[in-house]
Amino acid sequence: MRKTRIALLEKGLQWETTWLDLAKGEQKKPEYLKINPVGKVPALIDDGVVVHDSTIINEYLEDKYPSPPLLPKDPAMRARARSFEDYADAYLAPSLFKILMNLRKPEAERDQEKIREGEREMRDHFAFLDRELNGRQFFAGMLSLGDISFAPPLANYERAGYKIGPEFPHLRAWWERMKSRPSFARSLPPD
Ligand SMILES: N[C@@H](CCC(=O)N[C@@H](CS)C(=O)NCC(=O)O)C(=O)O
Repeated sequence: MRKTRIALLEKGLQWETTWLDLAKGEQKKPEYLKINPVGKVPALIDDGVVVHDSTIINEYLEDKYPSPPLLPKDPAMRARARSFEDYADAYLAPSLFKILMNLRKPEAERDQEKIREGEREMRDHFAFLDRELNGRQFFAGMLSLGDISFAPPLANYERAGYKIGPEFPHLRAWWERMKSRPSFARSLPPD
């Protein structure tokens, strides 16, 4: 998943990716289920240690390779970084999914009400994130796992044709900062 590739790149780590064809169900084949019995990507194998779930992988990378840090030192700020990481997975991603799962369908089959609901939620998320960034370069003071977890869903909104409007100037500026980091372009999946 891109979130883990961004963390690996920000930490200057080298790795090799084995891409699975999810549409063909390669993640459910016995050889992969030996690595991740849940049958989901991503999974990381590091020195023989297997870790799955993108959030847990990023926490593992932070523990094993603490420099450069992707979590602040202060416990309160660490909690803040982690709470944004959770927000991206638990709240933002389901709203994005309401839009994307419909845009993938032929136009006549799309649930327009679901799309509008997803769009309303997207604006509420943007307003919240914009408020939280007011006066900050990053969500928890420094680039952290919290910022990184928003990059893939925001890139997906953008790819689907949605822009962060001028009414959210702090989020917009943050997004430009994230996109200008080399890890953003270098983490793109192959075509
Ligand atoms: N919470 C997990 C979610 C993993 C997940 O849902 N992965 C998707 C791809 S983004 C997957 O493997 N889908 C294939 C499937 O469910 O069979 C994480 O962040 O790693």
